[in-house]
Amino acid sequence: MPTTNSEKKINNFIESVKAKQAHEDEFLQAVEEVAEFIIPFIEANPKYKKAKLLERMVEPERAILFRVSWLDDKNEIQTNKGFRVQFNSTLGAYKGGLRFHPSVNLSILKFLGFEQVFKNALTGLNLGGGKGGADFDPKGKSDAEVMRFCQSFMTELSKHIGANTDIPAGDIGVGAREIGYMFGQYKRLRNEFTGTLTGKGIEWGGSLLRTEATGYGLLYFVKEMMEHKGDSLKNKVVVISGSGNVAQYACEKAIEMGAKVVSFSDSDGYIYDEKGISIEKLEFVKELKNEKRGRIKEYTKKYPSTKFYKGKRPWDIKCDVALPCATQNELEEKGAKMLVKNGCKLIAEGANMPTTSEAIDIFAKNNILYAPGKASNAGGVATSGLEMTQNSLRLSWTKEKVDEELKTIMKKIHTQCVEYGKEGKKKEKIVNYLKGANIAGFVRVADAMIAQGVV
Ligand code: NDP
Ligand code: 2IT
Repeated sequence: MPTTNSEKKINNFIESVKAKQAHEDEFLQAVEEVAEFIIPFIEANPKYKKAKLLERMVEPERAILFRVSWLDDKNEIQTNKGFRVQFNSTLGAYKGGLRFHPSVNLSILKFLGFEQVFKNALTGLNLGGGKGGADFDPKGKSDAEVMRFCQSFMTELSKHIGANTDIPAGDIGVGAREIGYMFGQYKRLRNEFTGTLTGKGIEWGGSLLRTEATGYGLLYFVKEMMEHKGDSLKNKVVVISGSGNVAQYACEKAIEMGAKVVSFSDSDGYIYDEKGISIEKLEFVKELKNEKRGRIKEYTKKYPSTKFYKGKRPWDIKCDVALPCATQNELEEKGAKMLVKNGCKLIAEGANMPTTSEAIDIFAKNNILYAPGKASNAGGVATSGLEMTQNSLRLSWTKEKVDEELKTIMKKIHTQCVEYGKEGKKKEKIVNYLKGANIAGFVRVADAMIAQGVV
């Protein structure tokens, strides 16, 4: 039962959001996580109260649902659901990825779009927030099927996006191949070569380091967290979930920083490599996942001294740092308890909302540093922002220049989290990153919304 005035207000707010979309569990989870910190902040800062900002922010500016019909290799007609949620354009054109996964629905895309608004604000760039995708499963499809799906999807999506309107990118199930097919179709339909998608190939408008950016950015953020408490990643044991884009480049940068990465996973289970994943072994994973589109368990065939745990998540491995990089709600209460018991000291999210609220509470109670994805995985969208800048300039920056910008952005996000999230007596050392990220992101969007009037 809520007791304080703030708790009552939070409760009433959540109930009012729930009343309008009771079945959107993931979206409600994301809203609750924000409201818990923003409502007390609004109560303490009356200028935000009058403007009814949170009430406006939980409503997407626009959500588009569309049919995507396409022909499979047997010439059978297939139909999927396509979506684009244009959440908030206060700070810039809508920006956010496209997810192709059978679980995609409006609730998942609204949670991702809502999170994206705060994340994009934290980057300091002029980016609004949005997300889209389809309940299409690229697994087991031929390249030709994926191409026909992408072309059909883009035929409708192209009516709603543009370099100054809405700029999609990749996410789960959408990588270089899918962005290529969608860019080709967009260009053909609009007869224009613009930066309407990010994550493009380097030869046709992409930015160096965009592929690596989310994973690298995550490690730059972890480095800041470590240094803030007077420690470093050297010789730390790191557990990573997922084995896709974010997981692979998180692993690469962690190795480069002197850590020992011992796991990868996919929806079938996880692999444990006690000796540590080397750059050479990582190259095998990249080829396995990106070229052959294989399963992570094949790692144990190539490296027989390692083990595959079917149907399990890697949170029972003893580690210093855990980086969930697969999907939402993959780190639950049980996993959190195991991590705490085994002495894990830091969790930073590469995925979006991988930690359940019960698991977050466990980390908070045990003083474990926990960085939410909207702060720690913002390097991907930030580098998308840098790709947009390069496209507008019609120039390509060097790897070194992009890397420098990415490092600076991640450092600034960390500084904002510390500024708004410091807690306890030794204020400068104890940081509630969730609180800091939520408030810092909110303040930037809120001030701009007030300036732009009731729209
Ligand atoms: P990929 O498609 O490249 O990889 C996804 C990985 O997560 C795969 O290993 C996949 O395994 C696993 N996975 C997906 N769904 C599930 C599930 N339901 N249960 C268990 N494992 C699952 O995606 P990304 O690496 O790009 O994205 C990973 C996470 O990072 C997502 O949460 C995404 O929103 C987030 N993110 C991505 C950014 C980017 O730039 N790409 C930027 C910021 C955040 P399997 O093959 O079995 O499906
Ligand atoms: O969740 C995310 O931030 C992404 N999938 C990247 C979005 C982007 O526009 O680069």
